[in-house]
Amino acid sequence: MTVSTIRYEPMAGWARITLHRPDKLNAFTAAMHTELRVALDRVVADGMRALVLTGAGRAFSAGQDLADRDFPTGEQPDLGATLERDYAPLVRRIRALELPVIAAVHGVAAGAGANVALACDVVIAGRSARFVQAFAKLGLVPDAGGTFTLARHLGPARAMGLALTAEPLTGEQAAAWGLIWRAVDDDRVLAEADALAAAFADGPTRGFALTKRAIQRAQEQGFDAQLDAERDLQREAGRTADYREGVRAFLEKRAPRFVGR
Ligand code: LHQ
Repeated sequence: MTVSTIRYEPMAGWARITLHRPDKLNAFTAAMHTELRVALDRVVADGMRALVLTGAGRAFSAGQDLADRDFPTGEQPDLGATLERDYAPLVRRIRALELPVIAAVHGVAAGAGANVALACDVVIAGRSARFVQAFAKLGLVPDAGGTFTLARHLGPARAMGLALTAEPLTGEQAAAWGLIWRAVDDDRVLAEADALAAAFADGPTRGFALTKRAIQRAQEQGFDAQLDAERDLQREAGRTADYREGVRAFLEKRAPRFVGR
């Protein structure tokens, strides 16, 4: 599928979606959101078992395109409506997708661009990539799930510092702080993300989806409720073909051949 603001590339069992407005550092427009929704539908329809989200050119994304003709302007713009229409559904969708979603972040990830990346399950960034909570420079509140992700992953002190100062956080520092999975050499970001997606595509996809749900729930509920969730999710995982195959492969001393069910 070739569309104007994103690229969708089907690979062997996994897909890559590239935000593709390199001359505008892949800033999000309403049209890009529409095309992203179609691409994410396609990931599911194609039965993909992992997804890489990245940006074309020298950045991941500079966030909302402040010059987009569909961006609310005027004396009393309703930015909440933009979030409700575009960003909240996007980050909810990424979290709900029943497959691992990997963000490959190079260059700048600013504003909503940073927080869409951080909504992904696994974030791989270049050591010199920059996550910028640019909102403070505009008099805005971090959005696209950023207040949740930053506060939960980093605690209130670092979340508050990043949000109020809009200081860039490098990929190296983000990994050291536990905000992202891994920082790699700048020229290795996409190769590492692609390799991980290819490995995930051969993995126990159903088990991954249930694991994703378990880790997400742990951000929201207490220990006892989480034990109950683990029980329910493990019950489901234990009834998959991949669990049966995993045990069989172990006993037969061979690599498992997971089918994703
Ligand atoms: C851009 C943008 C951009 C348009 C670069 N828009 N054109 C708010 C409201 C409601 C709902 C949703 O969410 C949000 C949250 C947000 O995301 S608000 C936006 C947050 N992002 C920013 O404030 C970042 C603005 N951009 C920058 O500060 C710089 O561009 C950075 C520091 C990212 C990169 O700087 P440079 O490397 O010097 O590149 P540049 O500034 O020359 O940008 C290249 C081009 O991209 C340039 O266009 P031009 O036609 O002049 O070459 C920029 O105007 C354009 N661009 N970000 N967000």
